[in-house]
Amino acid sequence: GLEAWFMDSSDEDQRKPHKLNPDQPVSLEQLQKLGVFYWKLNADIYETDPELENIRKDQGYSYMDIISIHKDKLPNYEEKLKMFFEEHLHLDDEIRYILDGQAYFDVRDKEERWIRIAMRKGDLITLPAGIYHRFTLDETNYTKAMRLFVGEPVWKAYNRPADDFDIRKKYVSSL
Ligand code: KMT
Ligand code: NI
Repeated sequence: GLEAWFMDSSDEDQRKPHKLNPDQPVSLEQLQKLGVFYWKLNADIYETDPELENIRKDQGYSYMDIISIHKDKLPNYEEKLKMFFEEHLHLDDEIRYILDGQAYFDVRDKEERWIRIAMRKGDLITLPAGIYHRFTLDETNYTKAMRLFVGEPVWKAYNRPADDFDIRKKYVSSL
């Protein structure tokens, strides 16, 4: 399944893995306690995949689009990557399905430690509304992801500190 670990605190290149020494892995169960959920799918058949269809129906993911994150494909690439890596939250769940390439999602745990989640082709993840998180490409510098949303998408990100939002308080009290 998914690989995740607690991060070191070095300011080195964000695209590097930033594992602790010795490595401190994080299990799917630990992620679930933070409200992070995961499915593994066959990304080669995403256009016709009945498993994806079922998830979308069950979860109400009515909206979807596809974003390619690569310097030649994404307008304002540098600026967007900088924004994605700012610690932020959203008022809704963030749902991403990696169709190609790979990337990292970092989420804060209960004790404010950063957990790095390695997302590879076929990984679908949901980050709960109100969780502090950020996103970066890894050293391969490319991913293609499906963005899913319940209803009309709202992409607005609130950079930390955003502790006074009801959704943040609700999230914190769910832990
Ligand atoms: C976000 O809000 O963190 C993002 O949209 C990340 C980039 S989408 C793969
Ligand atoms: Ni986000």
